[in-house]
Amino acid sequence: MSEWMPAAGDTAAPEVEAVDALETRDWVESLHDVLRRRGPERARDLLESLQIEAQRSRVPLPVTSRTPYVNTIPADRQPAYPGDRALERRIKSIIRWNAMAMVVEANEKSSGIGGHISTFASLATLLDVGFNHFFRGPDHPSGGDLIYFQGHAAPGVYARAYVERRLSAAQVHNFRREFAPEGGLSSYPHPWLMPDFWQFPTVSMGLGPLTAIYQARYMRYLEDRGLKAETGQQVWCFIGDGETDEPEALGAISLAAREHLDNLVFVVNCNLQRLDGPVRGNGNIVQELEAVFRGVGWNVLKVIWGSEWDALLERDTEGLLARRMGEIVDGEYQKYTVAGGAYIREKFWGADPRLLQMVEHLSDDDLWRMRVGGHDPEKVYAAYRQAREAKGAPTVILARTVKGYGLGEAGEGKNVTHQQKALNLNELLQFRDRFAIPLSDEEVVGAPLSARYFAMSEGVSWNATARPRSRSSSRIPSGSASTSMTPACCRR
Ligand SMILES: Cc1ncc(C[n+]2csc(CCOP(=O)(O)OP(=O)(O)O)c2C)c(N)n1
Ligand SMILES: [Mg+2]
Repeated sequence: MSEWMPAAGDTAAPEVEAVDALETRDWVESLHDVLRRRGPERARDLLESLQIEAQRSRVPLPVTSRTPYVNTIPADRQPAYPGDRALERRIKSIIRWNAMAMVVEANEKSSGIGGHISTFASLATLLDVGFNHFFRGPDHPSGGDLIYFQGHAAPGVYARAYVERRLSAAQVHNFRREFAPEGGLSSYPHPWLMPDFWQFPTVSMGLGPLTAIYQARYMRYLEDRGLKAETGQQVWCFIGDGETDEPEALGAISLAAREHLDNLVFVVNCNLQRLDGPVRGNGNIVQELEAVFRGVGWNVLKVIWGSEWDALLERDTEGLLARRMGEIVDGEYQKYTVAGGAYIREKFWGADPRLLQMVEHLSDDDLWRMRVGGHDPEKVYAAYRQAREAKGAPTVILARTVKGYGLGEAGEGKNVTHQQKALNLNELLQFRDRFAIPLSDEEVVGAPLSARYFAMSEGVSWNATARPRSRSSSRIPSGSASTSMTPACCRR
C-alpha cells in the first residue's frame, strides 16, 4: 500500500493543474488502449482491480451505483431513427394542441374542473416514440403490450385517440364529463368508466408501478408453467418523478430484478417537478433513482441530454463537461429553463474558462434551446430499443424532460405549471407558432371552444413543414401515419 507524501509546495498551482490534466489524459488513453486490444470485459476487470486496490488504500470511492450524469447510450452507439421525423413531429404537435385545447375548454366551461396540461407537455415525445415504433396493439400476432400511462397525462392519450378517430368529437368536448348524455371522457385512466379504452387505473400515484411489476411477474409465471405462449409481450409503465416519492412506486422493484423480469420497462418522466416545486430542490432525481434501481439490479438507461449536446460531449476528453453536468442540482436546472441563455452561460458554463470556450461559437439563444433527452426522439428511440431487447433484468429509462414544455410564458418549467389550466389569447398564439399549428389568427381567437381539434382526414396537411394559415387549404396525403399508430391503450 503506498502512502501519500505531499511534496513541498504541492498545491493547485497552474503547473500542477497542467500535470494533472496530462495524467488524466494518460489514464483515459490507457483505458481506450485496453478497450481496443481486449474489449469491454477486460476493461471492466481492470477497473474492478483498481477499485479493490483503491479501497484497500483507503481512497474514498464514489458510490458505484451512480454513473456520470450523461446519457447511458453514447451518440456513436445510437441506432438510426427509422421514422419520418418531420411527419412524426407534425402529428405530435397536433396532439399537443388537441390535449391543451381539451383542458382549456373544460376549464372555460366550468372553471376549476381543469385537468393537466403540463404533465403531457413533458411526456409527449416519450409517448409518441412508443406509439409510433414500439407499443404493440391487441391485433399484433404476439398479443398487445400492456401499458400503464401516467394518469395526469390522460388528455394527451385522448388527443391522440381523437386524431386516430377512435373517439368522437362529442366525447372530446366533454372531457371530465363522462356522464354527459352524448358521451364524454373520464378525467384520468378509468377502466370501469371507460372499459373499452383504458386498461389500468393509474392516477393514484404509486399504484401503476406496483401493479405493473406484479402484472409482468404474473405473465412470466403463466409462461413458465406453459399456460401462455412466450410471445415477447411487454409491460410498459410511465410514471412521474414525483410519483417515485410514493412508497408503493419503489416498494417492489427488488422483486422485479430478482425475478429477472425483462418483459418490464419503466419510463420515469423526470421533469424535475412535483406539484409546485422541484422534486429534489437540493438533489438530483435522475442520479438518486439510478442508484436505487441499479442497486437492486435493474438495467438503467439515462436519457438526459438531446442531440445538441453530442458534439460538445465528444470534445470533452477530460470529462470537464460531464463533471459540471453532475454538479448542478435540480432546482438550479429548473431555473435554467426559465432564466434563459445569458444566465446559463454565466452560471453553468462560466464555472471554468475552458467550459466557456467550448460554447463561444454558440449564441445565448442556442444555449437555451439545447434540448434535454426526453424531448429528443432519437435519444428516446435508442433507449426504447435497448429496453425492448434487454435480457435478464427489467429496464428503467430515466428521461429528463421539461414540465409544461412549449407553454412558454404560460408556464414552461415554472413552479406554477402543474396547475395551469387556462391560456390567454397571446399564449395560444405563441403555442400555435411554436408548434406550427395550421390555424389562422382568426381561428385561434375562436379556439379552442369552437371545435378546433384535429383528427385524421380533417384537412390537416400532415406532411407539411411550413404552417399553412388556413386549414381549408390542405388535405391528408395518405393513410400511412394512421396505420403506424396502433393504440395500446384501447381494448378492441
Ligand atoms: C397517491 C396520490 N397522492 C397525491 C396525488 C395528487 N397529485 C396529482 S399529480 C401530483 C404530482 C405529480 O408529480 P409527478 O409524479 O412528478 O408528475 P408530473 O405531473 O410532474 O409529470 C400529485 C401529488 C395523487 N394523484 N395520488
Ligand atoms: Mg414531475
